[in-house]
Amino acid sequence: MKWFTEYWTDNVKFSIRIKKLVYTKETKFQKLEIYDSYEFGRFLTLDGYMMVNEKDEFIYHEMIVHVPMNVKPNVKNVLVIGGGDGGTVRELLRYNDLESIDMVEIDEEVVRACQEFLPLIAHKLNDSKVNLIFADGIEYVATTEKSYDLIIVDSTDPIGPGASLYKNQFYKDCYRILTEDGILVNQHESPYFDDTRSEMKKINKKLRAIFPLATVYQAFIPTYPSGHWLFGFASKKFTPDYRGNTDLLAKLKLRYYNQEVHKGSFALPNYVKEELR
Ligand code: AG3
Repeated sequence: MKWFTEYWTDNVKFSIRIKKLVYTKETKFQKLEIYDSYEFGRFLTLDGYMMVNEKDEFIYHEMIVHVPMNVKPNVKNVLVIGGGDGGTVRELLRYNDLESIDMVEIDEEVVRACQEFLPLIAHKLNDSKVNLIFADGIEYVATTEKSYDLIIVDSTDPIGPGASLYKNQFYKDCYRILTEDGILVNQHESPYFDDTRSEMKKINKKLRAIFPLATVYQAFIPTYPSGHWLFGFASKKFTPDYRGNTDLLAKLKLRYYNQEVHKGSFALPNYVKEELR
């Protein structure tokens, strides 16, 4: 029997029984692996950390996209930083009024591997509204002259190639290139274990120093450490209330996100509130 194991903490491991290793590549930036498993279908890991799998990716991608899209009406231009597997782009493209998505991914190999081996997730990456830019997100936000209604930071954890996507300067540049009522959302770690909790605190502190409003919202993602996962919501103007088009939302037939989930996801457990105070 073969197992993939992710080290969640020094004392906790998470294992998935696998059918086989489908693809592996040491890229310029990280170790990429794609496995096939009994429970979660195919999944992608980077440097040994679960990024996406066919079974629960809908939760993460629906929550990172539909929450901000239903807070701010009329989002036209979106910047995605990271997101090489294409799940975020797939969810964004459900909104026909959206005009363009610039996706800045540092590692082209992630995109190519996902297009080949995880088409259910990556199949919209060649849509005509999507502009793929293979570059360092830090440099991109520091130098671009474009502005965006929404920035989604769909990155790895705050260690490895993703580390600088959690720095002050990056957030300042994001603030600068957002429109006057723009929103930034990012993957924000878990509040549960000590390591990710301290990261979570740091991220929120930095965002609060730059944006008038910065909070977190949560989702249940079984394959990320502890299963209790947070997203950051940082906004220049909009509070995180639902302002969506309910008819449109019904037509999208999503599997996780709905108006009640939107509201509930910002209701934080006391220990999380306490940590963020
Ligand atoms: N981004 C990775 C979230 C963090 C996972 N962490 C972990 N397994 N330790 C997911 C990218 C999906 N588009």
